[in-house]
Amino acid sequence: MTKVDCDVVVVGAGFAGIYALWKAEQQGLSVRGFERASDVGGTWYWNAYPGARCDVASYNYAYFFNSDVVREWDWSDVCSRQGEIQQYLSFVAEKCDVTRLITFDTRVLTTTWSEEAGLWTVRTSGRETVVCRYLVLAVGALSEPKAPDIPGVDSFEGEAWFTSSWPRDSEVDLKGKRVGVIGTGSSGVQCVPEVAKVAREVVVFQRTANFVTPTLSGPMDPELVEELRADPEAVRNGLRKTYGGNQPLYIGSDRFSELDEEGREKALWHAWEQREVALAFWDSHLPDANAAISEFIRQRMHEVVNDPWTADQLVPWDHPYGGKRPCKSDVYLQTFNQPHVRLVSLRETPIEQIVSKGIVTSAEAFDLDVIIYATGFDALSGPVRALNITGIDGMAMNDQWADGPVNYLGTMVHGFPNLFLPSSAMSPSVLSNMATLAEQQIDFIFDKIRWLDEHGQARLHPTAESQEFWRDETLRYAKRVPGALTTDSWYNGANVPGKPRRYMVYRGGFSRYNDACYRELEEGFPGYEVLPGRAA
Ligand code: N01
Repeated sequence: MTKVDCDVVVVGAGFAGIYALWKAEQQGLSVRGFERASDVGGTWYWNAYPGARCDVASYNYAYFFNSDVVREWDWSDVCSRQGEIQQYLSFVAEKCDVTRLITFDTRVLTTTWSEEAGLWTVRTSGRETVVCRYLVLAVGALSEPKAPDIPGVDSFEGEAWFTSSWPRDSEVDLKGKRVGVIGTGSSGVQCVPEVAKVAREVVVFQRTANFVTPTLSGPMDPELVEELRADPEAVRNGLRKTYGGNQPLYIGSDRFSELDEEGREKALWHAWEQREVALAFWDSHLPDANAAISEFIRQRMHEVVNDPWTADQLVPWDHPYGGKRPCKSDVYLQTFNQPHVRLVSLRETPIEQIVSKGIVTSAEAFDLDVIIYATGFDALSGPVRALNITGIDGMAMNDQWADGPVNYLGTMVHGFPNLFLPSSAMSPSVLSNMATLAEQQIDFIFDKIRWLDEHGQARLHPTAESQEFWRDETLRYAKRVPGALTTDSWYNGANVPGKPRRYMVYRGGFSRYNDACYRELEEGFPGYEVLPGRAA
């Protein structure tokens, strides 16, 4: 009989991983954690580039499972910076006494299911082999950087840095240097203004313009903090009943369809001043409202940039608001008004190659001291694919996902029993509050484990039919979202050459998602195949 080393292995020590480790111990299970970084934090460990901060408000982007954590931690800003969020995660890991369970600086290389034993075998870069009953891959949605698909990347002789793995053990000194930044998603938008503060020259290479709206910032409202601290459990339950897993500080109360032109304009300006223009109307998600919001933002963006050509280029004319992940910044667009900052439109003059001295476009050669790649991630499915997972009958996850990821309720895959994938594809994931999602998914996962143990069952995995149903549901809701299927984005895999195009975010809303998960639990898992017996 195969010897079991522990009940649960948790891979990853970000929001979901830390909570999973705590939850396992609370449930009386033995557990081990593996983390490829040297510390906890996940996304908030790696993305330590200048300017990195969260654009979901910290009063919601936090744990609510532990009242002491809620009461003892003070956020310095409504939307906190990377360093503070990582410190918060360290604080929680210490408070919950889970750091001791984690083996750091260790990658999981392969994970293999044995149907005979009903167990997972995990092999690590530390040459360890660990056998467990349940495997929780809390590896995040945005943790597998996209390889830069540009010819000549290795020939550059200057410094090259990635926002997705910014060095933490040494200072990156950009003072007085000529810096090129490739990529204008959230990371590029946050990084460019900080780079411009110190660099001699900044050249931003933009392929697709993004929506950029003002960010929330400033100290936390003390009354709101008191409210959160009074009853964290109520906050937690309340968040799960919302559409996005958070409670926006402002949402327009009028419907776009019921307002006249003047009323719409007034609502847009009011929401703009509240820094929540995307929520200007109660029905902001409908196509006409979305079109008005998109146009309003385009105008606001255009008017803050002095040079007309640069302004034209920076405005996203080619997709509606929300088609790609919108960005937030109060200073990004204005940075292009500085004389040492220049925009290069790769739509007009594409990069031909990177050479030893810099970047060559179809029109010009740019000599640079530093290149910063803010080129994004193989999102959602990428981190799971990197783990070489083999399920029933030797089926490789990567084969099953050859045409794009499939799963049921965003957490389990047919043919891979007792394997759980929080934060991966087909959940509200990146279009919800990831902290709320981490708690919800880990709760649901450990509720499943408890149910199995209480019912004398050993393993479960979703049926192929449930998985197909969920894929169709995800598509059905995506079709309702303006631009979701027509815009090239990492939401649908279009950012990675050769990646199958499949919309990977469940847009039915957090509340509906939560209900669907817990309906399964209440009804004894009709969407799953449950197998008896318990591994030793
Ligand atoms: O990555 P991205 P990111 N040549 O994929 C360009 C979260 N996040 O790291 O759009 C030239 O959005 C690419 O161009 P295009 C957030 O969810 C959150 O910025 O493919 N350009 C794009 O402009 C976010 O959405 C926060 O045409 C190339 C950019 O690189 C997600 O992480 C902060 C290229 C990549 O943008 C990812 O954001 C930061 C090439 N070969 C991140 N390849 C906050 O909470 C790619 N690009 C605030």
